[in-house]
Amino acid sequence: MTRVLLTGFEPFDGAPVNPSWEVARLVADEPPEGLEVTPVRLSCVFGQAAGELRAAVRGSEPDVVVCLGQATGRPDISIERIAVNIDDARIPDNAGRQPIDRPVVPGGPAAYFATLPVKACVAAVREAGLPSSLSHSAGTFVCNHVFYALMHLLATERPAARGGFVHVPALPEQVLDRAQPSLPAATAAHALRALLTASTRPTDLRTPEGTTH
Ligand code: PCA
Repeated sequence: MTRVLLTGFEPFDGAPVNPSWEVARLVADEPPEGLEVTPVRLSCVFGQAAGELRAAVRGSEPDVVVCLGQATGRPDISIERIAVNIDDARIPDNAGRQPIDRPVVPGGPAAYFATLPVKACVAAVREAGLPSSLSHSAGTFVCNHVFYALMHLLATERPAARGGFVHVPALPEQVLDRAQPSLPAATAAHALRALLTASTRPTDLRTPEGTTH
């Protein structure tokens, strides 16, 4: 059995729900074959979320860690490739904190790459019948903060474990009158099951998923 830690976030920015947590719960309730999935809900608070994640990783000793977050406006399952060492919040977090231009880890490397086979994950979601792309920025809010904290933790404490971050679109009920893309939680959970299965592949694919801008 491969042990997977799958995190989602509490709602933020005044929303009543966060699809990332809804999806994590659904996947943990019906995990893909061969995987044992532990769901953890993180606070949307700088510092606190990273502490909760560290405690969960140390407590469950996972082989794979995938953190999920909501990306309103994104149309697909977007798999993040790179976490940067910067907190630069456009809006306050759930504790009213709004760090500007501060490192996630003082003295840490500028960036970490996800250690999931990210292109194989993109391909797996597409094979499951859902749109997916590789993303080269997780932003500079709490999602990137958690992603960077995860990769720093794995690099320093659990180098054999794989980790990465996936942004999911808004739920339909969050954008009823906003002309924005959305995906139901059950559909995103179906995509995530395929992604998690691919995350255990020994090597990544070498497909062109780069961007020109
Ligand atoms: N999305 C935010 C933080 C929590 C979430 O679900 C982000 O993309 O940073």
